[in-house]
Amino acid sequence: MSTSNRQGDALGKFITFEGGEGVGKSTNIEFCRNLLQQQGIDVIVTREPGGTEIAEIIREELLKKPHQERMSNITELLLVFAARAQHIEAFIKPALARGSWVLCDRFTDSTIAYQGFGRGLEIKLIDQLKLIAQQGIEPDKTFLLDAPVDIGMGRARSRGPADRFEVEQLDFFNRVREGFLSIASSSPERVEIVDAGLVLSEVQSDLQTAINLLLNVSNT
Ligand code: Z5A
Repeated sequence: MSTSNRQGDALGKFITFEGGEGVGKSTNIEFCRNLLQQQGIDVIVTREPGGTEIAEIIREELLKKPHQERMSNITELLLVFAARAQHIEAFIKPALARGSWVLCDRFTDSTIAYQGFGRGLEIKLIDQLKLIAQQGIEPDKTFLLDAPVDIGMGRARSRGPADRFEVEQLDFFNRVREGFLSIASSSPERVEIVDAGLVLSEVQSDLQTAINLLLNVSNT
């Protein structure tokens, strides 16, 4: 069930931005925020894991490197969904109910890509947790910023020390990318692939076209 068809026109839209590290999610969310604000839309930007006080504490533990012990894959999965459940309940649902558009840096597609394709956990396990945590909330639209892994890594790594995910090997990130592309091919209406390997002006021109389309659709 998407936010737009849950309770009619009064609700905002839930838009997620997905992709590997360094592909330009944060940069382009800001770009989209400005575009939408120029149209008089009430927009809020948030991120996962995180977005609320409690979810940000969980984020710290998920990204922190190193703990004294290895975090198990199941622990990682449950923490991601614990943060998400809190984020949805305390932040996303109320914002959508007020009519705001919520732009979210990563959501459950990242869980399928990282914990499913990357760590090798079963997708049906992720689907079960999703049912519990999301309470029917699904993105209206997802922009998958896609670029070869080395391009994103090159952009991200110039920023500083690697976190617990960033220390993974190349084949992990290739599986993650494959995961995102597989989600896009199974949900072509929701997920739009944006070529994030292009120069920024071209990426943003593509996004502008997609946002205009979304605005036209939501005004009809
Ligand atoms: N994770 C998970 O495992 N499971 C889950 O369910 C969720 C998350 C939700 C947190 O990620 C980690 O959590 C993530 C997966 C895991 N780990 N990894 N890897 P995050 O979102 O906080 O961190 P990130 O993915 O590493 O994002 P990032 O490094 O902040 O990158 P970004 O937001 O996609 O990119 P950016 O900051 O906008 O751009 C990076 C640089 O590139 C910057 O200098 C830009 O100016 C530049 N840039 C951007 N676009 C371009 C173009 N087109 N050309 C040239 N330069 C560009």
